[in-house]
Amino acid sequence: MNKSLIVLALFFVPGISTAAAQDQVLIEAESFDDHGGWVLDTQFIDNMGSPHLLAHGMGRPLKDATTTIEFPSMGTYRVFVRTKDWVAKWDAPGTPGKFQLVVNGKPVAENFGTKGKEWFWHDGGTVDIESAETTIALHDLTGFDGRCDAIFFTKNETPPPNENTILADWRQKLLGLSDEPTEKSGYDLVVVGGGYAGMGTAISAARMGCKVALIQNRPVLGGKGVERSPSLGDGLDSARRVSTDRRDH
Ligand SMILES: [Ca+2]
Repeated sequence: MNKSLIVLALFFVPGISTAAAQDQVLIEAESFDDHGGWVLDTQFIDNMGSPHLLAHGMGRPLKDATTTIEFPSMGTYRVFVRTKDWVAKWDAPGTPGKFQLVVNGKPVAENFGTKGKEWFWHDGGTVDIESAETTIALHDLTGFDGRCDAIFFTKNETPPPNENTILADWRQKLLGLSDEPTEKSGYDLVVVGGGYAGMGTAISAARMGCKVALIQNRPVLGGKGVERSPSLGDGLDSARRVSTDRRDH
């Protein structure tokens, strides 16, 4: 039997890297070909709508995240980057999460992670696209938790929707994702629930050689261990909350 453990999450995670409609291209940061030194963060899908890439370098700028995309047509595009200035909510000085968007080796004039107390589509101005195949990079400038959700190129001046209830449908449409669930099969064991018991069961079975699917309805594993309720997981819960508060997505 195949030794593997697959976690199936019931929340929306785009599986297609790039969606091209007429004169517009949406790229989810998490679907870049190479994340470089950036890390995938899925903890905050519930409140910001999607996974994002995080430049957690402890003060040292990280290696670029890079990808290659196909544009539907040449010409001048306006680019929007969904990001935020993560210290703005405290009116703190400086912009520690600053990064650049590099298109075909050339940074766009605007720096990102420099505005906005909440996630929003930061207008990066215009870029000229002269070849269908184009390389895109996220260039970290600080190593202090810059974050990027998605990048949108459009020949229209209108920014994408930002409200989660609208944005989810908009993402799904542009990414070409179906409303119908994807069927999976061929597992020796299916575990429903990613709490301590579910994780232990799934890991043990996988170690014994089963092909296991672990189904979880939340962006993080841990069950009561990551909830604010009295349980054996309170210690882990506290640690997670401290970690979350310090990072403040
Ligand atoms: Ca995203």
